[in-house]
Amino acid sequence: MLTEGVFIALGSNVGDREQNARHAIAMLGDEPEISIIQQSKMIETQPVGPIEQGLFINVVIEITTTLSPSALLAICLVIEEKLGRVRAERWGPRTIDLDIILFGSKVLKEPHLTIPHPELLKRSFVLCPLLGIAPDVVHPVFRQQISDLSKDQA
Ligand code: A4P
Ligand code: MG
Repeated sequence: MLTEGVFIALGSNVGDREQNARHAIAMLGDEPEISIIQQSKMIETQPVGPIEQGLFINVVIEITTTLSPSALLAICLVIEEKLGRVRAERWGPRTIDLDIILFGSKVLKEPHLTIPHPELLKRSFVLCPLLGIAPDVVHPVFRQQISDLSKDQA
């Protein structure tokens, strides 16, 4: 089944950060069951979280896909690995991190996959690029547009 309104957030703070993001997006686009619909601007952001680390490049893309959420996650993990990500510490520096933030109207709470991404509304490095490309997308838990929900965060 084709699912629309699927959004992936990418973050990189190691190496050539823009190139890492571009590569990951190209690799997603090369997948036969994924079509890239749009891409936000790439933004440079201060690291969020308990670890001292370099600035990030963050970007959000919209795709359509015939994959299931778990099959999409598996592809994201393979791309992270191909681009040389080493999982040293949670939250730590990464060549590329791919998070599925929304998957149409799906709500999932599985051991390895939570959708919508639980931190989505708290993280301006995801929210700002998402607002730039899809302000009217509806959050399936809160049933409100992202643009309205983001006002509550301000
Ligand atoms: N997982 C569960 N739900 C999802 C989902 N919706 N999308 C699981 C993707 N993965 C999901 O992730 C651990 C596991 O989460 C995955 O194997 C998958 O089964 P990980 O990428 O190995 O670990 P992580 O990224 O170190 O942990 P986490 O909690 O995902 O960290 P975050 O939340 O990604 O935070 N500051 C700025 N400015 N920009 C950033 O991009 N990123 C982080 C990392 C911290 N600070 C940042 C940024
Ligand atoms: Mg992650």
